[in-house]
Amino acid sequence: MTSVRLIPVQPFLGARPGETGDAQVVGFPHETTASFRGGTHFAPQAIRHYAESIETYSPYQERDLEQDIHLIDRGDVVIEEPLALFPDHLQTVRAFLAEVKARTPFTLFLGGEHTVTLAFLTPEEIDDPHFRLIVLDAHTDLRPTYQGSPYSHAAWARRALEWLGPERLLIAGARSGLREEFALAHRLNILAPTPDALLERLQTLPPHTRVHLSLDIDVLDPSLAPGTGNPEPCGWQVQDLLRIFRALRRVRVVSADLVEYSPPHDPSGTTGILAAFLAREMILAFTSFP
Ligand SMILES: [Mn+2]
Repeated sequence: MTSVRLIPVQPFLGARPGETGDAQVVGFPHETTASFRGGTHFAPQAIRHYAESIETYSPYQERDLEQDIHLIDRGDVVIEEPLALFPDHLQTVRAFLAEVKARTPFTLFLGGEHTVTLAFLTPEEIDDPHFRLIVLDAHTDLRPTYQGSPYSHAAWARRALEWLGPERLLIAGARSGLREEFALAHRLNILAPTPDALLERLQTLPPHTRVHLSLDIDVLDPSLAPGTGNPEPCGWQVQDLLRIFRALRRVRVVSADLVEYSPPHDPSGTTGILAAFLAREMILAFTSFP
């Protein structure tokens, strides 16, 4: 029997004690299928550590994590059982995280390898015709399976596609994958290669749309975010993400994740600081203000 629980950690920047609030941070340091180089399971704690180097105030949004919202940090998700995220574990973790998500209007999850995103989609969201999964990622991750696993970091988006259908999934920034993956993505019209293409697609979403935003840090150019498992040239700029966050404020982003940051491949710590910065900007952008 799989058992899942939260363990307390050093809280994220500006988080205050409490069981409920306007927004919450939840770490999921899960990593089992890294293919090239790993280290993402260190990310949630490292991001909290590097967040100490940035301010709670965002001059981009004129909002403050500490003064303007009640942010809580629920700690890290721990699975007691065998590590592989096979369907049985996945259902248990998803049910657990659905309850966690219900605590606050917005949740930011810190991964972990990209497979964890599947655990952040609640059964209710899968059934909701107004729900959208928007993925920012250098990689298509649409393989049917990878290295024998249907729940690999390189195959997880194919599972999401099966769960949601092409109308409710959008993959933005993808510039690496198999010919077959791109052919599939083009045929289903689920690809937004550039920030402008994504902004255009976002304009078409009805305002009551509920969104989970999945941010793989490798969507950014490797010159900006080298500390990740599979860096891919010709990536997006940080300013592109700030524009996307702003545009997403016209719909309801109920949760987001930041995945694939790998502290062991970040000796300077700058990718970690960038991850903390993006976490702050997402919390401030997607938490509704009184
Ligand atoms: Mn990726």
